[in-house]
Amino acid sequence: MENIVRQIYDQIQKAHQIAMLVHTHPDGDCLGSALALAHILEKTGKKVRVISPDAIPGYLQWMPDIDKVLIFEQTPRQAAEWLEKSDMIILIDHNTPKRTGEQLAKIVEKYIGKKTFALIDHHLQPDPRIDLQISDPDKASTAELIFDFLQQTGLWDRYADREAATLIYTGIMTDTGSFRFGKTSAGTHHTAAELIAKGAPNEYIHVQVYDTYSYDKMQLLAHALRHMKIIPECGASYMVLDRKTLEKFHYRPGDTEGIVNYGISLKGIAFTTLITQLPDNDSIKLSFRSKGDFDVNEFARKYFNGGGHKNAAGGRSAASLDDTVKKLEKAIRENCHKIIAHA
Ligand SMILES: [Mn+2]
Repeated sequence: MENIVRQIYDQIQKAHQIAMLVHTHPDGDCLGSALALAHILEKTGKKVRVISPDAIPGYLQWMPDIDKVLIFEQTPRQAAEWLEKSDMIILIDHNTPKRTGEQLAKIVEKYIGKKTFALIDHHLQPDPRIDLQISDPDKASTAELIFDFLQQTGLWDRYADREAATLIYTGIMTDTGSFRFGKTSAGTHHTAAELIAKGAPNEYIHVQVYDTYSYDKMQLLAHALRHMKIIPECGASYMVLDRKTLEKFHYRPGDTEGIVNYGISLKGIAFTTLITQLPDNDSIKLSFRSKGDFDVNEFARKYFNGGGHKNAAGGRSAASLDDTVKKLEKAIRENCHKIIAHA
């Protein structure tokens, strides 16, 4: 067993109650990872809850144990009480408590130095205030780190079941874009094979996640594609979904999921952005994707107060929608040569 795995497992064994946190706008990887670990730790007799800052998107509501997630936005007092009574807080698939949103982060940060904190994640630059870290940016998903953790501690051999396998498979599948993004490795496929052997219904999971569009969601995608802007000389594209459009198609959390990936599906395009003006939010959300070595984590940090991975990152803008688009176009021009080199 790796030393850090042993240290985190020791703390888990000592803890009576554990809170596991996922990031805002939760996705298949953070939820699959956190729920799988919670599922198995519950079998060992631990009191564990997964806390999400905000709502579970529709395409993940079929997941095992999803109804056990405490949603801070909906039941803030219950979530805060669980945190207060926990002796250990584990951050899953995010690198700092800040990724849990302003209000929840404020509560969590109070406990740094007072409760035991651990982090299991694959994003760059983990928060140095957290002592116990399993952080591996070379992994395609956090779910693979969770699998390795369970295997090294022997928990997988003792407690693995169909539910845990399904949850971990969902995390890997969604974060690797169905096993096609750059960091998908032989190890990723070995893990997937073990999960299917343990009962993960792989075809069912694909259908639940990808083939359950509502008519509105499909129309929203069509709108985004029809209005996609291309800057061919820089190998860049972008799409904008303003508040009015989202309202027209009765936006629900998760409806914009995956749209950004179409922006780099074009030949000759190595960088794309989806700008979303969420109805319930003042700031504007940006999602970035790239092919090859154009680093969108760096781009998101430099221009849009965000970050993530080399080929997938996110950011925010407090400016108006028009000014955000102008700022993006200017940033694309500044990076034109770097982007086109990978197109
Ligand atoms: Mn992830």
